[in-house]
Amino acid sequence: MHNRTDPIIAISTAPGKGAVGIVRISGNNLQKFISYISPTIIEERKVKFLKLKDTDGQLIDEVILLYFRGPHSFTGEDVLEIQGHGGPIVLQRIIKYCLKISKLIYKSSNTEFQVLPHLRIAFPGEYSERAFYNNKIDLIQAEAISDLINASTEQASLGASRSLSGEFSKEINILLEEITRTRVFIEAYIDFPEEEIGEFELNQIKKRLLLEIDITNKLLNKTKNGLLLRDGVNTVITGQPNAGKSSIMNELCNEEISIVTDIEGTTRDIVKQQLQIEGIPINLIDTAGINYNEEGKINLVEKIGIEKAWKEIGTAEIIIFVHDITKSTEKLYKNNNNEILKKINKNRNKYSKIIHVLNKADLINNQKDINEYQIDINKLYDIETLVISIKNAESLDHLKEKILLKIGWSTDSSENVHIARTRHLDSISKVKEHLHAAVNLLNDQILSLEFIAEELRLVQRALSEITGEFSTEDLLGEIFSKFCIGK
Ligand SMILES: Nc1nc2c(ncn2[C@@H]2O[C@H](COP(=O)(O)OP(=O)(O)O)[C@@H](O)[C@H]2O)c(=O)[nH]1
Ligand SMILES: [Mg+2]
Repeated sequence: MHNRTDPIIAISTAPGKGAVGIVRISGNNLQKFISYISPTIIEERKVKFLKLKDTDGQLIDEVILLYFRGPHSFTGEDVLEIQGHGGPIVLQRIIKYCLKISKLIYKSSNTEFQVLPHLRIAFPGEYSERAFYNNKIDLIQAEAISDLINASTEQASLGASRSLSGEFSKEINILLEEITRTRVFIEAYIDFPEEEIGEFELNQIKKRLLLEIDITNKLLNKTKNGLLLRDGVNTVITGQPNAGKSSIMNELCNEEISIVTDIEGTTRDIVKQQLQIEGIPINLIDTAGINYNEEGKINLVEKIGIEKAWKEIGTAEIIIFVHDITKSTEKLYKNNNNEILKKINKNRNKYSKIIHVLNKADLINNQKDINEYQIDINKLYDIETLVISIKNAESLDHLKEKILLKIGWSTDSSENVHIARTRHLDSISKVKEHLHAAVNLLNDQILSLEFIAEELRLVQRALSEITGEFSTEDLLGEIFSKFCIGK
């Protein structure tokens, strides 16, 4: 763990060129440092123009200084922002200058109490980390800063803002208070065993626990949606060669991303593109067609492509299995599809959902024929299918709707979804488990209240892990290290 008392410096604006670039310094007792940069007083929260000159008198840049005195700053420490012109070289020069004068001040300070520790370059996420340790924000909010910056859709950005403003934390804390009250109630009977607990009290505890499970379930669903907003839905398109996989990919993305020809084995590598459906990021993955029966005959490149396809199928949340409807009466074609489906079911993760798509409907003239094909396929695979054609935009909209339906996203759920991470979902799942365990203990009439109290203690712990009130240094270090520098 790095030293948390060193003053830190970093460029806070995005890398590259821009009109303005900001260098941010955070540390305790920056006054001496600031007075070195600007001999005249800098007032808090007021901008000050300055010609920033190097120690040899050379002009570095014309800058604006902005000073926030701790604890009234983002990090809770003194913060100085130096706003210069947004070129990487000039900003680097500002940083170099600050590091140099920090050393000079250090050398010249003759009383040990005046010492300003060496200024150093900040580690990734270190500003947010300090804000967290100085209780300016909790862990959910710190994560939300990074998620807001990285949001890939408007919905994701809204969700991150909600988390950042503390809405998610509030829900966690309300549940935590609720659990704490229940635990206190139970502990009272543990501490005063002469007070025998009665049927009425036990019922009350049970009622409370059931209510808490209900709140947890709602939170769990919301968090699942929040996770989709952050990470996107991995959606792989698979099927036999020439079924129209790449065409569907291109139509959904409205772009020629994947090469389409009528030659089998056109797509060999994995082609990825992110699109959004109603603000949900979808990571669409086009794959090589699975040439099931001819694996021996196909060339090495295609073979590697198919292996990659299976790997993607293994980790996808949604699997779009494309059938060529014009071939769906051919015996060999059907057999191959059957084999592929078997293998998909063996390989996919258990939470994934399959959407069977019958493509090229435009090539079938008669609606009755389509219906028959569909019934045939439904019978064969005992599954629901969606008939589409890349020439029919409406049918592709249905496919998009189906994707949202399969991941359990509903439009009204978008209202107040906050962004979430896997670690939040894991902790809330733990909460649910321990609450159920507590209810089971009550139901089984195992009236050792200590056991129930212990389950509730574990619930409290899981909830505190989410807000960071109870988290190991390792976890915190890992979370902040994923931030970009200067945040
Ligand atoms: N008429 C028609 N042709 C399609 C449709 N979808 C794909 N195709 C054609 O089928 C051939 C194979 O398409 P492609 O997307 O490369 O299939 P992939 O091998 O599964 O990726 C191409 O000639 C496409 O133009 C469709 O819905 N209708
Ligand atoms: Mg293809």
